Amino acid sequence: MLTQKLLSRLKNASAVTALTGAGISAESGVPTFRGKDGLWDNKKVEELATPQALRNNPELFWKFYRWRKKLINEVKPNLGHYSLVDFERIYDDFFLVTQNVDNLHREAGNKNIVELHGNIFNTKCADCDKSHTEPISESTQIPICNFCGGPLRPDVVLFGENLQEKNLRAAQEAAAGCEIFFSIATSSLVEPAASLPFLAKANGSYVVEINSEETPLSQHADECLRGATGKLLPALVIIIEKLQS
Ligand code: BV8
Ligand code: ZN
Repeated sequence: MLTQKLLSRLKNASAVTALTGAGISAESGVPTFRGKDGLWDNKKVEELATPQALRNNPELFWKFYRWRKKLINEVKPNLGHYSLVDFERIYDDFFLVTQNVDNLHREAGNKNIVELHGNIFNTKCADCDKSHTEPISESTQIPICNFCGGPLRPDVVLFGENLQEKNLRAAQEAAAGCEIFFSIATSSLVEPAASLPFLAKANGSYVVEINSEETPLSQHADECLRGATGKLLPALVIIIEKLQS
């Protein structure tokens, strides 16, 4: 049940920011990072999504990313993703900050978006940083840069790497400047993304968490909507459209 406070904001807001995490893609069939079916569970991923893994064991690193790209290539956006495209249509100043690297928000149609942790389908050279648009050859175990011969890598932010300054700044500005901040389907554990809802709150935004479970953010949010994004977000769009009709 939504409070009157949230209903009036949903009706009157124009600046709305949403932060999403792996949970919004779970209903498309993309495993999340933590939790029962999580990728992280076998700890392998936490060691693999690092620059050290790329340097010390590039074969395993690429085996892992090829497996994830193949898996993501076979799935489609779900109703949760499409609901955020509706948010962008409804609110004049809607901004989507995603931690996900699976490209599903872009595929669903969001334009006002920043991919804080990059996009698994973009590739760059680990040595000269040149981006590569050609398809990755499946023959060689480690694809090689055709400019400097260095190893290629997905253009994602690995653990221990800094985020692109311009992306982080855009996300922080959107958090600090919005009337409603939605934190959607993220465990709120990975920094600096996990600090965004606190920045929003410090600047007077109404912080709403949408998650099937409790997270470290829950006790600080102004409102928590417990449930699956594939159901909650479409229902929220219907409520907003009724409020604004
Ligand atoms: C940085 C791209 C400065 C790669 C990702 C020690 C050494 C080095 C660094 C650190 C350190 N200690 C802390 C750090 C900082 C580190 C960090 O935060 N670590 C955490 C784990 C403690 N951060 C970094 O390293 C960042 N860089 O800080 O640079 C620096 C430099 C050097 C040293 C220190 C600092 C870089 C972070 C980016 C890492 N890259 N991905 C790839 O994907 O291959 S992060 C990865 O986790 C994904 O991007 C993912 O999106 C992200 C966050 O996870 P979630 O999205 O929240 O997913 P999760 O599975 O955890 O949760 C899913 C949620 O959905 C759950 O709450 C669940 O209940 C919910 N859910 C599930 N289904 C549904 C649902 N809700 C609703 N409906 C459903 N159907
Ligand atoms: Zn190169």
